[in-house]
Amino acid sequence: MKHFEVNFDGLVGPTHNYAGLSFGNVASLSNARSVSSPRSAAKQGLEKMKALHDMGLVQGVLAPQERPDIYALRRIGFHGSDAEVLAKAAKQAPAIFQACCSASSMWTANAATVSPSADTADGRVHFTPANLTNKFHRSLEPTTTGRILKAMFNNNRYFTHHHHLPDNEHFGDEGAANHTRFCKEYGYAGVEMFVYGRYAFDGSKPAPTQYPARQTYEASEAVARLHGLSDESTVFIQQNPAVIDQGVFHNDVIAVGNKNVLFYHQEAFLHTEQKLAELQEKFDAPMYFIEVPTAQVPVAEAVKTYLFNTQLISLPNGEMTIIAPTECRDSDIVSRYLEELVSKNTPIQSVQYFDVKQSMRNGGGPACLRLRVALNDQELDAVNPACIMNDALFARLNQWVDKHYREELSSDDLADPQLLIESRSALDELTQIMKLGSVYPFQQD
Ligand code: SUG
Repeated sequence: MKHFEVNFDGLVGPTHNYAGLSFGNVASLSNARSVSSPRSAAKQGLEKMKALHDMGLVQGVLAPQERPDIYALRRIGFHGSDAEVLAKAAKQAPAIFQACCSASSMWTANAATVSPSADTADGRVHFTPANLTNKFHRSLEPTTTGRILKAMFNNNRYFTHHHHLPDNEHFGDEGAANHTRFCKEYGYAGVEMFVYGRYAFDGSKPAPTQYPARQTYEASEAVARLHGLSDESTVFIQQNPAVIDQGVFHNDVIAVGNKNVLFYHQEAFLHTEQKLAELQEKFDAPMYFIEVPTAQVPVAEAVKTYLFNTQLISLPNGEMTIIAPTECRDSDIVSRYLEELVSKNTPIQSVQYFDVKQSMRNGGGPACLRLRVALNDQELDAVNPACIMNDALFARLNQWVDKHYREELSSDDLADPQLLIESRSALDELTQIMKLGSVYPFQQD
């Protein structure tokens, strides 16, 4: 049996914009109200997907969500025709309105937590959509995410879909951005590492003081329970509250892992030594820990360049490469570090840079844009094939973007009723291209 790690990248939606919605995410706040380019954003994402496909990896695509979210606006009391709802909300409650227009579902590392069949008690692949309760604009995502995942992994012999956790900050869950799986080979049972920012039911424990800790211990534990993971194959590690206060709003901004490698910043975790010893003990082969010292790369530089929001991928020839944003190449400190890293005798042997600037300006690097799903060949055969990247799908999606996406979008454009119409017709066509069925609310009216 063959095994793969498939990256399902989020296709950027037609309303991609910069609204400064994410307190605690430095890039989101500092680029608020700049003019975005939905078309370039979508194309940058597609280029990265195609490049990984061309490297011989299996690459998937995850569809965006319907925005503006007219249903959320109606739920909070705006009424009339769709155009009236948009006009009233934009005028009377501009901040809420902008939140309902965000294309944030593009960051599919926050779509769900996924446990491969080799790790779970029932031998199925388990999916739990993230509730994303900490940010209103993101809390609008999980129901549709669940529907899209069911349309992609639509076979209950292989796939189990859970409801997202209770919609409350006590169970704040940000999905795979705070979850890393280690394994010898993708098909072998692994160790799943859950990183949380605070305890929700114990106020005496350490927590950040400036910026929110989005993921709770209780949420991480609940996901592990739902997925049927054993104590012997899970490790729960608290993020260092001091780095959350420096803009590390998800663990994938300060650490990344693949197979037996953990690449992380010296300041990433609390009780690092003890926790990594636990990880090593539970993993029944030598782990490879690559710690980046503060003296070499300060936390602020890691946050600015997204050195850790990189994808560590294993190429078909076994070589491990790091997929980094061009911001890493443009920083003297980080590019020097990476050059040195790949010249040393570590499992990471090369670095490749990608321009995902449109996403980076909202705090989303290469790793935020992808959801990893480890699958064996039978499970891969059961995945909706129209969601798997190939030359034809790449060409088709580029044409689709050219047809439907605007070159530029400013916050004033969001209330344009035409944008809603364009966005819905784009998604209607996309559900046909990706054979998803009627996953969007406007298709169910
Ligand atoms: O949740 N930014 C996203 C970025 C998510 C990055 N994901 C990972 N690290 N895995 C967030 O903060 C900004 C939207 C705006 O400001 O317009 C935003 O939602």
